[in-house]
Amino acid sequence: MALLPILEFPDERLRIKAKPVIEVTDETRQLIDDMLETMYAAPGIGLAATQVNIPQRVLVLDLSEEKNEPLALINPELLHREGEEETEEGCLSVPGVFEKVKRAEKIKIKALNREGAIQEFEAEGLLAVCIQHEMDHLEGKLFVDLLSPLKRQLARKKARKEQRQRESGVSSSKSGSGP
Ligand code: K1U
Ligand code: ZN
Repeated sequence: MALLPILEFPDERLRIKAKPVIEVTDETRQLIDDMLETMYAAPGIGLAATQVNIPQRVLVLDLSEEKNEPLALINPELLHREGEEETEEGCLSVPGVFEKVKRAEKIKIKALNREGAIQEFEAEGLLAVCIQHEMDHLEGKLFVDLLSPLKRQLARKKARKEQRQRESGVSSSKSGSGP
């Protein structure tokens, strides 16, 4: 397994639309394992292949406390969406920025699993939010795109500041995107 470098906003490679996986192979499974290792190490609860500079339609998630319930979705499709809820989101590609975003409350998803079998399921709560966030990554979209222009500008400044602080070895705590 390998830790993969995570691209950070405003890197243009985060804007590439990912291509479908034609066949699920050992190479796909290796990518999934590397993405899970990278997500757990970050730490995060989701990761899209776009974020590790692999423009393929693959995402991983694990919302469990013990980090022992990994989920891989290949070529995910949104079959149904209903309701709306606002949840605070973060993103490993926009470090240090946490903002409330409105998304569908309940969704129905179809995707391939790591064996290449079709899976169809419904999701709500944080799982639904996280799947929608990761599917946006596969379209080249970031959660900051859903914010007002002012909040997006503040998020950009905050992300830059976080990057400078990490490069100079200063750590920071979770906060909103404000200065
Ligand atoms: O896509 C990503 O960058 C991962 C992102 C997923 C996400 C989180 C919250 C709402 C929507 C999508 C993260 O994992 S950010 C980090 C995070 O939320 C977290 C980290 C450690 C423990 C618990 C949560
Ligand atoms: Zn993200």
